[in-house]
Amino acid sequence: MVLSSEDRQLIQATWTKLGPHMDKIGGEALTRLFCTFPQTKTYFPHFDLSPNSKDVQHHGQKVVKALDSAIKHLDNIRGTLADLSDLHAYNLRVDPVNFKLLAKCFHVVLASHLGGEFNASIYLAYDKLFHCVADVLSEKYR
Ligand code: HEG
Repeated sequence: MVLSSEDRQLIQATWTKLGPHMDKIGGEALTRLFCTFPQTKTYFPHFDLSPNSKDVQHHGQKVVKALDSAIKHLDNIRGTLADLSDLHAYNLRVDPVNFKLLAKCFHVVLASHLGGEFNASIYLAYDKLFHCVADVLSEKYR
């Protein structure tokens, strides 16, 4: 999956705009994930998974921080997320299908914040980004 220079520009410009919402978008995406795909809750038996709980928000902030560093290093997503790749494969053993489910939820959250600005090109750019991130986080399984 290759991000074109247009994809990169669209991601970086819209991501900057989301700045004021950065603390909550991860929690919103996870809240959608647990509600829409309840099977994903099995990975978090130790969390309070009620919508937008402190646990959900706090974990969402960690996920968004990782996405933020990937977005700041689009030329080296693999290197940037190397530790997380080990963690998800060897410790957490998250079934890779779940990355697609989370990406769907992020798209809805992005659309909810960007409104009319969230067009097909922006959808495509983020879809590629989530693919790249998911590839890195699940590649150690092979
Ligand atoms: Mg993962 C921990 C990022 C998808 C399940 N995830 C983490 C952490 C980060 C992260 C930054 C904290 C690592 C640490 O504490 O050192 N996760 C991350 C990204 C994405 C992702 C960027 C995809 C975009 N994670 C993901 C999915 C699942 C999952 C789809 C399962 C449905 N993550 C998971 C679990 C933990 C983390 C169970 C440990 C939570 C804890 O006990 O604190």
